[in-house]
Amino acid sequence: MKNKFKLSIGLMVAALAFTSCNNSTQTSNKGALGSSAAEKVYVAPGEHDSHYAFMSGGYSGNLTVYGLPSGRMFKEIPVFSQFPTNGYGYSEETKPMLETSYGFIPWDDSHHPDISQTNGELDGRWIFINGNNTPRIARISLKTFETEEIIEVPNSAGNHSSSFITENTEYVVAGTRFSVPVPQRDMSIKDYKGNFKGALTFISVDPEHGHMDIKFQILMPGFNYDLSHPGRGKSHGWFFFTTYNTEEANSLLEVNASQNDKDFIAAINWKKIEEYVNNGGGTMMPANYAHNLHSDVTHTATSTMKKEVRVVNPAEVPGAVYFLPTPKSPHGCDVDPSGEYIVGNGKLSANLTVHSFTKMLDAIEKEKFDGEAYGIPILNFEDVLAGSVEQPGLGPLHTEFDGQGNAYTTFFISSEVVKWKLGTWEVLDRKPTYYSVGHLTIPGGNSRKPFGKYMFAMNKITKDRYLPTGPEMEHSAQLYDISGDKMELLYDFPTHGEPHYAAAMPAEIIKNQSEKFFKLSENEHPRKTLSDGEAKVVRDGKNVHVYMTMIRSHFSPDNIEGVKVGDKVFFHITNLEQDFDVPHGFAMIGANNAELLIMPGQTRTLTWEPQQVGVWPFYCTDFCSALHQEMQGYVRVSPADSDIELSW
Ligand code: K7E
Ligand code: RUQ
Ligand code: CUA
Repeated sequence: MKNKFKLSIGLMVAALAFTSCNNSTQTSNKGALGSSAAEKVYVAPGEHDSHYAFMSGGYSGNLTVYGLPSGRMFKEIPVFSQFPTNGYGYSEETKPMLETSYGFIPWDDSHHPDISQTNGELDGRWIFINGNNTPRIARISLKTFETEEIIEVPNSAGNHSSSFITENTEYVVAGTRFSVPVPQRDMSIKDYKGNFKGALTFISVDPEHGHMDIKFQILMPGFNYDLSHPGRGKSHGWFFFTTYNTEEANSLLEVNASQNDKDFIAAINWKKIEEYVNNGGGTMMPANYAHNLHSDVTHTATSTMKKEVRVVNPAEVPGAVYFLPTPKSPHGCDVDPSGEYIVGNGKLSANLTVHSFTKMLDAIEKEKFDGEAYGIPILNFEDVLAGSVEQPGLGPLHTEFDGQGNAYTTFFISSEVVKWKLGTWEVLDRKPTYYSVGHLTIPGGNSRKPFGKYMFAMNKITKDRYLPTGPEMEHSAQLYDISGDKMELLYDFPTHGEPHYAAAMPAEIIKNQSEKFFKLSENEHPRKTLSDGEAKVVRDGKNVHVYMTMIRSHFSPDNIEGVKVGDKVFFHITNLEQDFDVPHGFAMIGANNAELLIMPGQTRTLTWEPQQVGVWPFYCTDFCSALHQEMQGYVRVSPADSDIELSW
């Protein structure tokens, strides 16, 4: 076994290194599909798609919403970015969402969306997504499709093995890619080994409102924790993480030359640790991290800085943490719908290794260990091996399941999706992807109840698939019909940013809960204005508060005088409409970089610090009625020493 792994490594390292310019192994199929493919993706005008797909935006920091099978993009939901399209991250109400212990950070790298679950099935209440760079987890409402909450993850760096949900959404789990000194301190990088720690973070989710709270962090040895998935069904209560750099080298150049032939899957019995913590176990340690919450009543976000976090050392809870050896440099860590099979995707391995949960429990019970690392028992590779798919492709990354006993694995280097059978490990089908696929998604494909029917691959390289758009191309997704024995490529469609993972589900689950507008009668915004008659302008020192309303097709007030250079003007604007899809926009020359797009019943605030005397116009940015172009007004700005009184 060992030799087999070693043999393959040299070859594959070479393949890995050359992959981005070596797509010549893949000849592009163009226009080769029959009319049946066209019929399968055609959604007639006015008809709805059958599925939603939520794609991570990667370095856009956002989440995009698509329809399947059409591949039409419906919406981009801003999460970790400032988003001028609707003023998210610019308006006073949403700015606190982007606060962190590092300050206001309006960008991140989002990788893995995951939909909330009940009994292991997608329930469509919320979708969670990680921010990799400044470690954060966001919760987005699937009623309003807005980001409602962001929690920062302390003691973490490169929040990559995140954000995956346990079977009843008890926890959203985050794992650190980089191990770091915990707590952070000035020390030599050479002293990495044995001194850095990898935090795995269990964030509890309140079942009623979804509010997140860090319940505990497990301080693991200083490996890299790459990806993770919860156990489900029989393995509910466990969580699995792939690790790499188990050598704890401070430069991965050495590791790529490969010392160990195996890394580990860390198996965490979180129920055991939860019980320990519920009984007062663990240690509170100082840590600064932001918790940002958007109220759907006041439509206003607040940011709170937390000061401590509960940490647990695995040695404190014997029997809670084990290591399963898995082929070198695994990436994905995927658990099948039954909870029995844990697929580790050793990127440099010739075979795809599948571990058995039952065998793992058995070996643990018999205490059959093959040494330990930092007091954590290491199981024997053969003892926990369920089977392996022989030579399925090159560079395996991620696996999803169709609920019919089949698994689908992406291969980055050989640029294909391979369908194989759980239990017999035989390869059933393979289809090329254009080009170099990362993740793939089957609706519900990482839950206990996959919906099958469709699979889409998210490809890292686009090249000639679309009309050229200069050196920078959008990434590309490809939709396959997986209802038959063989996968059938149906369609290509571009994606935004770099979608790593995506979550998808039948539209029925959520389409009827989608909010149509906000009720004015429920608006508790402290600066709301509920009728034109209540509109006013109030001076408070150098701050001028404009309480404004908007309704087809005018602003109240629309002409304001008495503002002075050096003032800071707050436009608190309430959209009085009470109907579906009647937003109004607000744009003011030179105001805080963005406009506002205000939904019916909502109040939003934009600030403006006029620099020059003059008469400055504002207008509605959203074509809202035949008189949209008449929806406008002026602010007169006088010199700082002027004695003109406010009037409107
Ligand atoms: Cu494979 Cu961040 Cu999920 Cu991208 S990771 S592909
Ligand atoms: S106007 S409908 Cu600026 Cu031609 Cu938009
Ligand atoms: Cu309101 Cu255009």
